[in-house]
Amino acid sequence: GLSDNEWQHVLGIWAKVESDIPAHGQEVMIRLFQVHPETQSLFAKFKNLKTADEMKSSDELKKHGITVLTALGRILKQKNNHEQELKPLAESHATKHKIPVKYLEFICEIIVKVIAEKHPADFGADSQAEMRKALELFRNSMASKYKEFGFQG
Ligand code: HE6
Repeated sequence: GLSDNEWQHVLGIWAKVESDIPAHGQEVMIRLFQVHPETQSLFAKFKNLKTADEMKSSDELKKHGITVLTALGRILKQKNNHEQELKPLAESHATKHKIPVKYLEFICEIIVKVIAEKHPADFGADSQAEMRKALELFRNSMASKYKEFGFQG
């Protein structure tokens, strides 16, 4: 797990993400689709978006970025007691969307990169390592919940 101090850092950084959730969310989704196109094909509503410009001008994509980062933020704020917030997300991603844990890894890594680009002065190597640890906890909990829902991930 993370120490109190580490959680405090992680949530401090998250507050910077929250200063502009739409821009961060949009960048994360576009980057995810560009670096890992196999993830884009899982979204019926985004399959038709081809270029980065098309992605940038999609209100739906922007909205989804907000949805994803807001959900993740709620989970991070629970620190290690995220069971209640995490369970419905694990259920939908296991049974409905069928999102492999590998793809969760992809998006977590992209989130770290996007924060690093947008907040270079506040998000050095140590902060990045703390954020990676927090996101790894999230993923591990998702993976174990996936199994409870019968999805091997
Ligand atoms: Fe997804 N997602 N997601 N997701 N998601 C979400 C929160 C998805 C995610 C990783 C979602 C995904 C495919 C997520 C999704 C719908 C992820 C919420 C709150 C909702 C919703 O309520 O609509 C992470 C880390 C978080 C917090 C892929 C690929 C990845 C990597 C859909 C296809 C799909 C959908 O609605 O169809």
